[in-house]
Amino acid sequence: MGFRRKPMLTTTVVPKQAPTKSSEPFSSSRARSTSPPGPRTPEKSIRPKRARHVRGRTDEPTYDQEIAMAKKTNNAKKTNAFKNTNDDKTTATTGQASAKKAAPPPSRRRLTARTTSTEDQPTGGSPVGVIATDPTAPATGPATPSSRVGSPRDAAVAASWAQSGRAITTAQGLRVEDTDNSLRAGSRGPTLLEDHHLREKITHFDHERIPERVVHARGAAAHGRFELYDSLAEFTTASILTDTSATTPVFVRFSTVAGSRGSADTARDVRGFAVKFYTDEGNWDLVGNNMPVFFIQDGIKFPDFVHAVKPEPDREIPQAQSAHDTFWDFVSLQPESTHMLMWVMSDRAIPRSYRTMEGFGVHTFRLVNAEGRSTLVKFHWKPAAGIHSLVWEESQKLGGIDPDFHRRDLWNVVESGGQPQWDFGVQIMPDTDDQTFEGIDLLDPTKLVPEELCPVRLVGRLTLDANPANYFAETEQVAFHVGNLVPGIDVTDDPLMHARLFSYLDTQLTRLGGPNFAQLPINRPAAPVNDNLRDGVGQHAVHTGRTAYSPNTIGAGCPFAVGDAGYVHFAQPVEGAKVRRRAQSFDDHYSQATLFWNSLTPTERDHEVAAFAFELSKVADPSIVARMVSNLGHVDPDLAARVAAPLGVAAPHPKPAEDIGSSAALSMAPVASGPIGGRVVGVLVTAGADASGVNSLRKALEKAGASLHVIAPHGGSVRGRNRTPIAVDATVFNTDAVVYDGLVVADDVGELDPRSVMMLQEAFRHHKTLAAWGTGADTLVAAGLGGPGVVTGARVVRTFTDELINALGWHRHWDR
Ligand code: HDE
Repeated sequence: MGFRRKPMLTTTVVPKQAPTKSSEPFSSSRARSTSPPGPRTPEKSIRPKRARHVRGRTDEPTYDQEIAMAKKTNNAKKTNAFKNTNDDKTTATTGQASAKKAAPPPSRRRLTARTTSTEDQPTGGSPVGVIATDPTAPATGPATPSSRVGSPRDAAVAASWAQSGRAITTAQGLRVEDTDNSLRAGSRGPTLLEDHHLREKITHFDHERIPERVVHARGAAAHGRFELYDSLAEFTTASILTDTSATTPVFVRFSTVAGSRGSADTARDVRGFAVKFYTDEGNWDLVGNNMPVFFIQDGIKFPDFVHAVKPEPDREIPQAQSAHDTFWDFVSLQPESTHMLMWVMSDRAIPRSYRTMEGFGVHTFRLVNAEGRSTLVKFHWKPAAGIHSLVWEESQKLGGIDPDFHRRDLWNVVESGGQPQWDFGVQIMPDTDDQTFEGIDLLDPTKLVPEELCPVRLVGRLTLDANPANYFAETEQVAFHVGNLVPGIDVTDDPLMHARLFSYLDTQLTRLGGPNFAQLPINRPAAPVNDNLRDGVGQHAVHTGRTAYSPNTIGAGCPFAVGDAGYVHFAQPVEGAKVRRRAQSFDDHYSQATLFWNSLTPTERDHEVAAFAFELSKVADPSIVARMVSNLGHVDPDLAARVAAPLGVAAPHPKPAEDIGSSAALSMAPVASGPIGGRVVGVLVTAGADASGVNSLRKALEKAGASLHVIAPHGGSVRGRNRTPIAVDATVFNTDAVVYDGLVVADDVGELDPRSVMMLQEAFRHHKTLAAWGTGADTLVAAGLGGPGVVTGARVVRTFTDELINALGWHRHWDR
């Protein structure tokens, strides 16, 4: 069998010919493609015979025409390339400012476009040569309005080298002639392997996704700042907690736990509340949740817990939901989960916004002062916007209507300059031999310390002031780690925390592809780095010098360890037999669950009961339901009986936990009307509605930090009273009551269509504020909507808007 040479399509269609210096000063590739055509044989062999009969393609150019077109195109490109070269010279020598001046005048732009004949137009792409007008001009687009200047993060998150100039290039910086057409042997022939641009583009695309987080995959984040207003120097040396003059940049990521990256924001779940402080002593990560306790006491059970709550492995159902057999099977067998279940079945698990959530460090941490004295501490975040939630029906509907509800809310508020804020607080407790406080084991992460026993001292303020410039680079690639600590802040022996101290570093290796993830812009510390860590996948630093070890003399001893001036672990004495056992003090699984139940208002209790009943109604195995209801009997017999009734199971009669009173801070019910910043109010209008009233309403709401969306029967604008146009934000057929915090009916709307009336009724059913002025009030009356939280007035005047803002500040009106 003889060797058969395959036709070399790339070289035989247009044979290679070396350029001559005089005729081709630009590039060899261009020279090649302008060479005379070669033999036609291979072209014949690759062109399917029936091609000419394909519908719509009878105008297919002949081979000779193609070659002629290619020649023309390349001649045009040569002209443009020459222009580019000249422009480049100008901009390269005169810099950014003069780059703009160097842009060709309009006449030259036209010339450039004209040079490209219509035959030269690549199919479906931009005309060849258009970018030639000024490919080196700086800036790829306007700066994000919220981008900040001057903080240590700015350099890290700037697009910098990856987006300079205006011409599209390959990753190697090579300018690309055409990114819409792959290189083909003839315009209808096969694509050529030689197309390095196509291969680079597709290969990069193929690898765009990285493994999502095992938990907390769905998240949203923002940049911000932390300012301390009350020094804790008595307890710690950490500059972040002692220097009241400093402003420390932060990056905060909120997340759900169970769902995958594309899941809905409003699922019933715990929310992550992770804060990276870029301090002058290194990064400190406070990786907390919006609930102060956790499901398990020992980190070794975390994989079991997560496997139980995630979609069931045989059917990959359900997504982002705990309402299924495996979750309730596991937690009903783990009485230590009961306290956390009370939180997860409460309205805390369906927040209105990330901005209206509390945050907790969960574990007990340790502060160490200049004398080396240790105190125990729990960290808190208290939202300036108040603690508010959705109602369950809203949360379910939003999963379909706006799965990005929380992400959108955070983005919009930050983008509009809303600056969400939290106060940072500490509960400081003595570090005693048994590390308990008022009988509560501080190492048990299923326990909280009631604020009545140890008040939260507010010492600092977190402000979010800028959206990420790029979701993937920042929100996705940020890598938190409980072990990222600074001098003066240390860990305790909480067995949940210890597993975390291993897990976070480990998980980033897979997620971010290697050991150099700390070099990613969003993870880089603001403090100087000088380590002996070298090489590895994705090494961005170009280390110099001969020494990457310590001690050394060749590198003048640098970098050297600084002893006490560095991070010194607290010298906690350790002793004991090696056992797989928990302390007896971890055994009480119910008393704080009872405390939580005791602390809820009647409405909150109704929601708690409804949530347990809903979730357990989705469990197919009756023995799991019975076991869980029986566990609830240990929390409170009334709770258990109320959950049992709608499920149709018998109420248990176990001995309930000891009554340990209540704690006001565990309830979310507001005691006064609060701020309404970030709230979204909808106003229903039709043609002829009071346009000036809409304007006054908008002004009043915006002054209070809220926004007004005009909802009308159609898009564009409607003609209001006196033919004044009112711009429409949403139509009755593309929006829903669940996306608004309150609804208002404008004067002179006439008869509203049934959809609008249904929106009003739904908002009313969800206990939201309703309002109307003028004849709009008749619409509310006709729909039977009145009572607390329904505000009416003759016109949009101060008394009306004040009353409306006050009603919105209560968030819900449970008393109607
Ligand atoms: Fe996490 N957790 N966790 N966790 N956790 C992760 O780290 C883990 C726990 C928390 O926005 C993972 O980078 C173990 C408690 C937040 O990027 C992973 C245990 C609390 C975030 C991990 C816990 C948290 C994570 C997944 C039991 C509240 C999101 C991807 C010992 C105090 C951070 C990643 C972000 C993320 C492990 C329990 C909070 C796998 C082993 C308790 C807010 O490392």
